[in-house]
Amino acid sequence: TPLHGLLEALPKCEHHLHLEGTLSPELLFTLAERNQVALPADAAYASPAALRARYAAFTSLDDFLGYYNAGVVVLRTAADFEELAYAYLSRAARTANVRHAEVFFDPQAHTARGVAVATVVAGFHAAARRAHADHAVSALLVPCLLRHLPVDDAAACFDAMLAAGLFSPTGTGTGTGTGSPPLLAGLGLCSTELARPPSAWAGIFAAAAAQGIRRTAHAGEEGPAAYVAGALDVLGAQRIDHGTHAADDLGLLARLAAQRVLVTACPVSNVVLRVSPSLEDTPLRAYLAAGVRFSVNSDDPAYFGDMYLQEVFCAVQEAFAFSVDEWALIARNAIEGSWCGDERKRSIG
Ligand code: ES4
Ligand code: ZN
Repeated sequence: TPLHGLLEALPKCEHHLHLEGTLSPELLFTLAERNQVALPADAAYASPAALRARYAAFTSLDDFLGYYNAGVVVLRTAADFEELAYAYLSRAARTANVRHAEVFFDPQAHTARGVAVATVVAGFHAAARRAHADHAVSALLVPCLLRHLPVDDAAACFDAMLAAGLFSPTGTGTGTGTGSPPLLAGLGLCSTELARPPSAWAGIFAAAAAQGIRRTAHAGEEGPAAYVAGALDVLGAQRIDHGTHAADDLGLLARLAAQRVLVTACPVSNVVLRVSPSLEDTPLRAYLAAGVRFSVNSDDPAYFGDMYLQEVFCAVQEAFAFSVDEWALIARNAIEGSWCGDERKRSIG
């Protein structure tokens, strides 16, 4: 790839990475054995190689989510969560020069199986401290509420995290992963999107806003541009995850630009899950033209052909042939749109 060296050296921030989406088929089988968890009685789970082959054939977001949600059940102990997150953070730092990562996880996917949020967060926090010490990468955690479960379940999950004092008041996070808890940097919303308009989660997001908690939401992945507008209007989202279909509405792009909303684009994910026919069809050029700030992200790399951030950047460059100045702008916007403090931003680049 032309610019390969520059792309590798570029200091990066990743804002859209589900830690459960970094669970490789090999680690999935290892943890299933270690924790004595039964895998689905499905030919796809015959071996790690068979599972990999099935992952190469996703037909939609929901097809993918079935495997993603089946995989998480092997994660049980704080050590499991630490191993998962440390592997991601160290790889991101080493192979893509990721300096700062704001990573998602799905608390309800674990509490539903009797694993306490405190266990999950303790493992992730240990990984963040270790990765910061070993690789100078900072990490912030963002729990995502799950749209495929009842709203009441999400509300109970949010209330429990709030009561446990896990959220970091806006602006006080060091972003180094070295501080003691509280350490959740914001609230997110993910999982299936069609037929789940943002309005149902308005009450929870209003409660988060009242607590000074930052908000982001997956919107416009399979859902229409109206769901992106809804995430801004009804949820008060300060960031938009994916946002792909926002590009269907030029007025909405102008609004995203005017409000300086960061869109966390996941172009490879969009192609794998058939949101976009090809990388060239993802709206990155439309965002640049409209002045919409975006970061480039990997989403669920273990499920999407092991395309971690460096591989995603190279694939984007093959598709779009961005200039050095365009890459500098993309990298700058990613730093400025991060939720770490100004001091940390200055030390990134
Ligand atoms: C996700 Cl690609 C994607 N979309 C929505 N929710 C998700 N959770 C994990 N990956
Ligand atoms: Zn996502």
